This record gives sequence, C-alpha cells and structure tokens, in this order.
Amino acid sequence: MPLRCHGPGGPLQYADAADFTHGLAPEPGLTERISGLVLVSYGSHGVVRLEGGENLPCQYRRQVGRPFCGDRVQVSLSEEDRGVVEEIMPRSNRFLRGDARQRKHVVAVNLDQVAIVIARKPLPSRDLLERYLVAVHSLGIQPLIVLNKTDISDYDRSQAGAAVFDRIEAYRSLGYTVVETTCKAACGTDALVPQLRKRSSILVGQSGVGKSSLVRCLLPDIEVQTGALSDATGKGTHTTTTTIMYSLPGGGYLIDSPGVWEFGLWKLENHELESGFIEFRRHLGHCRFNDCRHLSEPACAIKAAAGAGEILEWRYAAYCRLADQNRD
Ligand SMILES: Nc1nc2c(ncn2[C@@H]2O[C@H](COP(=O)(O)OP(=O)(O)OP(=O)(O)O)[C@@H](O)[C@H]2O)c(=O)[nH]1
Ligand SMILES: [Mg+2]
Ligand SMILES: [Zn+2]
Repeated sequence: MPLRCHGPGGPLQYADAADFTHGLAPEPGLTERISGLVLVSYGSHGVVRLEGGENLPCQYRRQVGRPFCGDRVQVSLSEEDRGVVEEIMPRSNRFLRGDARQRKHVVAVNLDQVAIVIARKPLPSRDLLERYLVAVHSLGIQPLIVLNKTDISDYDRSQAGAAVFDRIEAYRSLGYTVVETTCKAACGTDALVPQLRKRSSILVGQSGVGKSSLVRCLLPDIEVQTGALSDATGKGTHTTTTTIMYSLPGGGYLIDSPGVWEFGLWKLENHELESGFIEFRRHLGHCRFNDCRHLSEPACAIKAAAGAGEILEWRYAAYCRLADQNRD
C-alpha cells in the first residue's frame, strides 16, 4: 500500500510500505529529501516544519546527530506522517549555557538575536545580565534587553540584582537596545514588535520573568501553533520545559526557552570573557602582558580605564567576579 504524506500544497512523497520494514528509512535514493526547520527537539525526536508549512514529527539517527531548535535539516519520509532527519545543515551559531560544572549545553541555533528578559519580580540575581551579555557576544550577534512587567513598581531594592533597574540608561549608553514591556496591558508589547520582525530571536531569562507571556501577547495564533505542535508530537507541549520555535505574524521566528533559576556560563576563554564587555574592546591589546586577565596585573589598560572612569566601576567589578568564577 502506498504511504502518503500531505503538505498544504498536495502530496509530498509516496513510498512503498515494504521499504520500511525495519523502522526508519528506506534505502538511500528511494525518497526525496525535504528541507525543514526544527521547531522543537527532544533527545531522539522532534518536530520539523517543512518548506510547505507542514509540521512533521521526525526521528533522529545516531550517525547524523541530534539537531537543536532552529536547525535547518533535510528529512526523508519514513512512514505515514513521520520523518527521519538525514542531514543537519551547517549552523551560523549556537546559543549556549553552562551547567554547574561549566560544561556547555546548546539552547538553540542559527539565531539573529537574543532577547534577554528581566523583570522586577523575580529580580535578577547579581551579574545575571552581564553573564547573558557575555554569552550573546560570544556568538557575534546583538543582544536585546527586554524589561518586562513595567506595571510592577514596588520591588525589593535591597537586593544586589535590583541595581539593574537604576542602570538602564548606562546600558543604553553602552549601545544596547532596551525595550520596556508589560503583558498586563493592551499594547504593552508594541515596543518589542519591530525589534523581532523578520529575524530569528530567542527569549531567554530567569524563570517567571514572563517569556511565555510575551510569546502569547505577540502571537495572535499561539493556540493554533501550539495545537499544531501537540498534534505533531502526539503529546501536549509545555512551553516552559522545552525550547520551542514559533512563527511571527510579520515574518521571522520567536523562540521561547525554559527559564533557568541561575544562568551559568561555560568555561570561557579569556578573549570570550573580556570581549563580552563591549566597552573593554577598544582598550584590549594595550596591557603590558599579552595574556593579561585585567585583575591584578601591573600596567593593565582595562584597570587604568576603570580607574579613569572610562569604564564604569560596577561593570569592571562584574567582570572581575565573572573572571574569578571562570578560573580552573
Ligand atoms: N504583573 C505582571 N505579571 C506578568 C507579566 N508578564 C508575565 N507575568 C506573570 O508572571 C508569571 C510568569 O510568567 P511566564 O510567562 O510563565 O514566565 P516565563 O518567563 O515563561 O517562566 P518560565 O517558563 O518558568 O521560564 C505569570 O504569573 C504571568 O502572569 C507582566 O508584564 N506583569
Ligand atoms: Mg515560560
Ligand atoms: Zn589588562
């Protein structure tokens, strides 16, 4: 009996059931390959959005490796409404986080932008924003700072992380775009819309800052999109436990990622850490020692710039703490 898999534009592929006796794919050459985009990825399977717009549940092959959310892949059809990832296309970048042992984990790939969401409740931990900024700069792409929950005005100013809200203008002066949002008012996310248009962006940030709420405000058809994904995986999708990609109405993609209680970095190279502080860059190369870590070395250009007020004292202090945590 022929198997068929329909996309919106008609049948995508026909194949003979006998080819699939052993599970995954028929012999090479028997099926055409279809390009797709990985919307959500679990250990051994995920959901791929095909060129025609259809969501296809797919298995992975050990020899091909595990694709991540945002990966461009080639799939073949293995059985009705199932696919197999045959190839992962080269990635432009990978957004990483570090675990408690400073090992790297991939969150999502092929990003144009990382939107770091912070809120007054829950307050960010000390240096959280700096850690995210370092992680984003290591990809060579621009971060966007999103201050959500602007409807909340009372918060615990005694906590170290609360200082972020007094420093918003300083971040703008450093060159960062900061947008303010609230999910509790009509048009509360309007400032974010043009920043996301026609780009692939990921929302990252502490658990509870409102990433999924922002997604719900920005996507009028969120129910349709999550429904289509649940249909494709055969189980309910819980956006807060899995990194998941949605299509934006004006073009582009928005990825919701599970919140972390504490965003950690991996073991960084010195250059990754120092260039994660963008205002340091013009001073780099002017220290006495080539391998200067800008902590207690003599004739350090970064320390001198911090002493002269060219680098903000609190940014330099944050750098020193991150450098200290980054030791072997
Ligand atoms: N006051 C206020 N509450 C908000 C706002 N946005 C989200 N919330 C609330 O904050 C809580 C957490 O929102 P979520 O959208 O689930 O947060 P999240 O960042 O996705 O959390 P994780 O999935 O755990 O990472 C919910 O109770 C939301 O209703 C806002 O702008 N203002
Ligand atoms: Mg969430
Ligand atoms: Zn130095």
